[in-house]
Amino acid sequence: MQYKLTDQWQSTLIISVAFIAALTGVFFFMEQAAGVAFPAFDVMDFLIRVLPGGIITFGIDMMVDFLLLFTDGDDLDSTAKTAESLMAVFQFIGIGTVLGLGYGAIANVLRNRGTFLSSEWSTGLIIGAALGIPVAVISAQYNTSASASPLISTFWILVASLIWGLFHNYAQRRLTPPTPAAETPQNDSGVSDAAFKQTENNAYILDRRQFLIQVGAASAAVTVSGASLGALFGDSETVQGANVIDEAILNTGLEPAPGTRPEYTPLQDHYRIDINSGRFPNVDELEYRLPIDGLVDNPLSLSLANIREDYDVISENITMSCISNRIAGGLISTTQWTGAPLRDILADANLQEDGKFLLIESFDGFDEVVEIEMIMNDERILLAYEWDGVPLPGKHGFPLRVHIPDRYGMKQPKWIEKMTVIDEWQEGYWVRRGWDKDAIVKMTSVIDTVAVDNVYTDDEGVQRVPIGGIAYSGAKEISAVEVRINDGEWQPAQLRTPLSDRTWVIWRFDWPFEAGEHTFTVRAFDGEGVEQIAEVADRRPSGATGYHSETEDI
Ligand SMILES: Nc1nc2c(c(=O)[nH]1)N[C@H]1C(S)=C(S)[C@@H](COP(=O)(O)O)O[C@H]1N2
Ligand SMILES: [Mo]
Repeated sequence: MQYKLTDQWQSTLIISVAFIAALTGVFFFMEQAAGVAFPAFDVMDFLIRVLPGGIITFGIDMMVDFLLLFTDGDDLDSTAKTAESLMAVFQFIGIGTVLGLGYGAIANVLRNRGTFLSSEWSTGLIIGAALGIPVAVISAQYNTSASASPLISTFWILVASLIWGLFHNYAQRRLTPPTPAAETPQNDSGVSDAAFKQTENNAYILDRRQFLIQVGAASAAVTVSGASLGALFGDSETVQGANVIDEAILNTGLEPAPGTRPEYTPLQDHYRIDINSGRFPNVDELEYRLPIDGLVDNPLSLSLANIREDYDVISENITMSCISNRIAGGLISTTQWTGAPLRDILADANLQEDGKFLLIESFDGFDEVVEIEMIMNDERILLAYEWDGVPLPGKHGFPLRVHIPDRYGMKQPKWIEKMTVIDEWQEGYWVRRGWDKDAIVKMTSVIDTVAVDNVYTDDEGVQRVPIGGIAYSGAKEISAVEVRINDGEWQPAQLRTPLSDRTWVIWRFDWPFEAGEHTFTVRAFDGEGVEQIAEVADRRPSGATGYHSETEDI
């Protein structure tokens, strides 16, 4: 057995992956437990900015498609989030692995020169700095979700990276083959010199194998416990709504086809999209004040009680959709929003002439800019403090969030920290990342169910299969839904009276059953009779368009 260069590379690869995975696990744990930055996400944010447009999004989309092979498509919201997180983590592990391999190469050169063992500590710190410094700088610039101060995050990332570098150094030292120069033991074993060397080398190779297994196991343990403990810390909130929707309303009118989604989403099932990785700002209800200043004559600082008690209380059933919802995706839900008309609150601040825009900033680093004129002209724009009859859940924006009718979720800031009246428009968080600045909802219609198990015979003796789903057009209402079977004519579906003019509409079409394979397609028309866009467009930048189809072999 002779020690080969390829073994060296294999060992270095194993160590590099193991160590960066462990570091990532520790970073994640500390983010969840201590609120410091998780740099994998910040690096991804950074790469999204510097790489040619779409590369990362493309990667995320591929990852979503891959993950969807293992889940049923219903889970798309969590799938998309998982995909994004996985992308970020893989990327980070990739970067760390490349650095580790580079370090292995340097160690090799130094070894051949016989200088590695004498410069060990410093080379370990150098690779630590090579990872830590750029990552800390990127994180300081891009992280908005950490609750710890940026200084603490920077310090933590640097220290952790240096320790990671020292681990690399330690491992490389263990992997350094015994060189004749470094060998001191006397060959007094009675065997020939060559045989003695061979035994030494074998012992080394066995030891190396053992060592790699230990490193692999220890790193896997750190990675897994970091990830799972972190997850435990992160998402402990249970959401329980009051289910304020009137049962009588849900039980009258057109009966949805069996298998249609609930018209009123149970609060715990409402989709969720955050810019950070699952922690949400923790706001003290009694200490909280909403400052409204900037170009106003009467700056305000409102408590939650002020907002609840001093203004009209408006409750409205509202469907919200994320702009990154796919056709028939899960990032869309309906619940009841309660709050005060935002224009009444702004009016109390006495806006100045040149106050044209409202900058809304959130505790998690999110921000959005809304035209004042639009707010003043639309009493429906809410500063909401309740969902489904209970204070906004932590995940969904406690203590306050805004709702603007007919816009995608990216225009509905959660966890509002302050509002500033400004004179010039500026880009909000998602707009800076390439999404539509207006984000007006694109009409969509979805087949939830082709209820082949619920075939029934109607009065005329025709066997029918109930087909049904939703149609949604922001605040533009739905006037008609049509279904097409294969290449046939579009046929009108029945519509349920919606929960409001801002919710989705449940539709139903009772199809005269015919055996065989069929493709069902759905389209909708809004309140003005405008037809749903047939042309297929991706979600980015302005929201997905195109028809939804289901093919069934019946
Ligand atoms: N402060 C803040 N507001 C936010 C976001 C966020 O990450 N932070 N995400 C936005 C996006 S993209 C969507 S789709 C909705 C989702 O709201 P939900 O998670 O309560 O369903 O919130 C919006 N408001
Ligand atoms: Mo969104």
